[in-house]
Amino acid sequence: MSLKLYGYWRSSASYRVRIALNLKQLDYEYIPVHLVNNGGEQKSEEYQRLNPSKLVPTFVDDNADITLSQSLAIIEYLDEQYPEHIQLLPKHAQDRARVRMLAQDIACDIQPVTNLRVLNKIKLDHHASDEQVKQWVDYWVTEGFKALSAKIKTRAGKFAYGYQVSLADICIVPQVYNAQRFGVDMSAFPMIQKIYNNCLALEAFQNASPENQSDAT
Ligand SMILES: N[C@@H](CCC(=O)N[C@@H](CS)C(=O)NCC(=O)O)C(=O)O
Repeated sequence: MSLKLYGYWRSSASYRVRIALNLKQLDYEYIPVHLVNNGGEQKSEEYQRLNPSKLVPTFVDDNADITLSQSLAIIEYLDEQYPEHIQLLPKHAQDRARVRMLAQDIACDIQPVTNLRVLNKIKLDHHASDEQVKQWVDYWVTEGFKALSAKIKTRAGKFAYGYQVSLADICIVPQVYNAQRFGVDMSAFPMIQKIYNNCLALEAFQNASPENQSDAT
């Protein structure tokens, strides 16, 4: 198959790309990279040749001879290279910028500080307990969701930006999944929860969910 996605079932960044591929109705080969087993397969020499960042996802498009990391770059590439079916970013510059802003609120300001390697580092270097790690995640997700809720208030419809699924929803759904996993109280964020529920009514989102991946345990 010409499209390949190296990912991990619970990785929110991999989850984003799976949603985008499904919305675009693109067939792809899913290659699991276990983030915990064997000391973390993302750190293997073989995987580092593909992605020196030691993170998933990595996406390969053999048709275009391109290997990409960074989920947002991958998704924007898919949107431009495969314009059929659905556009994940709006047509007009102002709308597009706002959707990117919402997506980056999650992908740049929430997810990186709650990533596995950050949590491992605070455990190792600062002896944080499991409870303290949970509090850390709760703090950053709550801060981020407060900001996001304020920003989506005026323009959210069925989805984060009006009535069309966009890159913003693609980032919101995996982040909510992750928040639930860490026990974040979502009752404070009804609009985000509603968007999550509306997205999960769509097959593209359901099929991308962690539990539906071949490497889910
Ligand atoms: N900015 C990157 C983030 C990638 C990332 O943080 N991936 C996580 C899983 S969601 C990972 O591979 N973590 C492995 C580790 O922390 O060792 C993207 O959007 O693709």
